[in-house]
Amino acid sequence: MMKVVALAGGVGGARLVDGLAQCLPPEDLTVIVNTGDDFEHLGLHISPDLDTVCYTLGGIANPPTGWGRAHESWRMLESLAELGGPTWFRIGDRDLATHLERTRRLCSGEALSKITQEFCCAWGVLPLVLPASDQPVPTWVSTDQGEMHFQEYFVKRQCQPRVQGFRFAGVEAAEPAPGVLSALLSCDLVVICPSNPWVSIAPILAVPGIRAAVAAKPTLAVSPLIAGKAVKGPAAKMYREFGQPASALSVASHYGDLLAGFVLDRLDARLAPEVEAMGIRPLVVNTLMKTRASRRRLAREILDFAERFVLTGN
Ligand code: FO1
Repeated sequence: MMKVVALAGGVGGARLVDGLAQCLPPEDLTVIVNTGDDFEHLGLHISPDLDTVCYTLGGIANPPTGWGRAHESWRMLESLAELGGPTWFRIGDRDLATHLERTRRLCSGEALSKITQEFCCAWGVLPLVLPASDQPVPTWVSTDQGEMHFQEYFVKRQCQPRVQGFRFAGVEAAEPAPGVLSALLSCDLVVICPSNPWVSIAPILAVPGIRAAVAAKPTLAVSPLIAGKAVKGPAAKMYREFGQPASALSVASHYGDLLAGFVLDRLDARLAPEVEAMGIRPLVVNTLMKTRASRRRLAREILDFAERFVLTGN
């Protein structure tokens, strides 16, 4: 069996991770998760992408949104509104426990990676889920309305500002979390999930040591853009605002020389020859993941493709 490391950010990434977890024994899957979305809110440390991946793998994620927990209630938020507190970032009552307990443990000096392991045990998540780094690397977005933290851009302002650049504060001094480099060194394949290349995957690759470790392994990426649109989130808008076509080809070249394989949706089949001309092996399949079965199907197709081409180097 193949040992796989998946790089994942928000909802799209979590869905493919769920598919991979349905195809691989838990000991053969490690997920390295973006922490650039992490921020302090209501005095709590919130790690949205870690929670989205863990909730999804634990089967307790809220299906319609992909973030937060299923079967939620909103009593805290209602009471917070009565007090005039900030309710733009919607925290449900079950989800609140995660942020309270993570904050309590971080304040006691526990590392984010260790807290994540213990939460995974509590939620019955078997694959290894690791933050890219235990040090904070918050994503700051430069826009035509000034610089703001990613969550203000993404949630509070609904991605309206025009992006001009990103900064992962402190990333130069950050280290890969314990287990990240050893997972990359011992894996057979790296899968870059269909997350936003700018703000979900780039912050992971920016942590010193991670990009080089990925570059040393057969790597494939799944396009988060289908027919010029993001399945979810601002990725297509970001490419346009940087003057690039909102195309799967922009994603393939975004990852530069990291890729041996690239997964395109059928609607972008005509782009396969151009991907091949970049020296990257294309796979054209239905990449939409509306159900758990479709997540498993896509993951199976990707792993079969990797075994046929990416791992054999032809
Ligand atoms: N995304 C939203 O668009 N609106 C929200 O109110 C919101 C709340 C929220 C609470 C907990 C959590 O873990 C994630 C949450 N997200 C929300 C998603 C979050 O903004 C993520 O960063 C995105 O999914 C992008 O990765």
